[in-house]
Amino acid sequence: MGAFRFLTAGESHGPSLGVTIEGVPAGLTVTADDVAVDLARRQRGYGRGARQTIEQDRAEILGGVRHGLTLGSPILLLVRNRDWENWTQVMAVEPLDEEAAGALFTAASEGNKKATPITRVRPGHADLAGALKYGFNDVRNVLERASARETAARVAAGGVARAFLREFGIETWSFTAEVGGVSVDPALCTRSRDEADASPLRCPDPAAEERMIARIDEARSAGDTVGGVFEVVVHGLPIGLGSYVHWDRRLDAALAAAVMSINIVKGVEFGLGFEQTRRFGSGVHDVIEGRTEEGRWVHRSNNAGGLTGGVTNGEPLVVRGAVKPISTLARPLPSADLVTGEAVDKAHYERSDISVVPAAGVVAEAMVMLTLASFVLEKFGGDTVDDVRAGLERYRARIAAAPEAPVAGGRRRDASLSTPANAGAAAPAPAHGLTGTDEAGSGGDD
Ligand code: EPS
Repeated sequence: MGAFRFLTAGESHGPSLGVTIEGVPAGLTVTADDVAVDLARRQRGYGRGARQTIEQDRAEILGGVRHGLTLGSPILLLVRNRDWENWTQVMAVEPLDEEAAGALFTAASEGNKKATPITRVRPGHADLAGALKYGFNDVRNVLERASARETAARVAAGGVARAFLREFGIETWSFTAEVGGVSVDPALCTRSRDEADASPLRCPDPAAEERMIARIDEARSAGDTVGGVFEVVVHGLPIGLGSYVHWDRRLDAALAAAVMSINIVKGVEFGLGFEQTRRFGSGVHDVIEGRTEEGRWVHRSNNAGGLTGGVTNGEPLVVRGAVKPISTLARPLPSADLVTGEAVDKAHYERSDISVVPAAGVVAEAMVMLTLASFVLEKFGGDTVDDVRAGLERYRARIAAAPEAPVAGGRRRDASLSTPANAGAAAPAPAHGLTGTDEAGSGGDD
């Protein structure tokens, strides 16, 4: 990933999660308290399981920051797993000595679930493909890393991206738009952003939220799980982030990949998304009303979700993600055994969440912010935050000003050439080969 890169490490029940973020300019204020805000938001949400009562995520900053300011060097963040205390043998990093291995063997023979190797793969999880791919006979080696616990590290990195983007007035948030087929009604979204953030499902529509909660309760009592849709909204982006000139410079493509990479996400759409396919063009495309005196371009609607041609267009960015129901079911589905290859009545179950749409929204905010930070840095460059600010301000001033009126042929000519006095003079041969105004003015090839 581009200029603002990050890599996470760590297993769900291992000692900790870690993330290294590279490319953060010097001079950015970053504190553990700032990063903690999003980590806490990710842990909340009606439908979360017992694990969240164990964890109280907080990132320690172990490198790249001095006296609260970034140094331009890689930033290293560590989020310790509190649950590790309960897994020190099963998830030991160092080889087990004879005694410890024997103790685990005995515990497993006595039916201790944690100690028992896992072979009954879960439908919908990375278990089967992951175990075959990496040559494991204990699926724990897969599920520990495929776990959504890893997203805590992404959210910690996202906290740094949030601090960076905030320097330039770029603000990101998200809300729960749908759970189990119950959607918010935009006309009934009466809660402010803070009120929505404080609500059980981080939902702006209180009536829809009640029905969403009922769906989660329904899933819980059936031993089942339920998915939904989150929406991420970003304000304050300059026009022109991303590019239409190459597939890998399109911001929509990068954002879709980033959001799609979240463990539970199965689809991504921008603005009206798939709904565009059901309407005529006149009911989809955002009429451009013009430039204000302050140099701001105004669209009549934002069906495109703030991106046209893979480039930001000055409207808020609107990204929605489809969250599948979690694949670990309290009433497990039938499956098969990795070793015997035979069908089994029930897949593996330890403990799980019922629904995580609000948490997935916070993770998506992080992925969106990390992607935007990368595009901002690529476009405006700079080793310090002030360098980036100067580049961005110069650019904002340029696009706020009216461009010079274009001239056919690309060059200003002596105005007298087209005056009536010269009407009889031979016209210079047009370089483009067009002869009439009809063709010259026939518009683009949209
Ligand atoms: C997860 C299973 C559960 C979730 C976990 C993701 O963990 P555990 O097996 O410890 O109960 O709680 O998510 C988190 C721990 C988290 O912080 O989001 C899974 O299998 O993906």
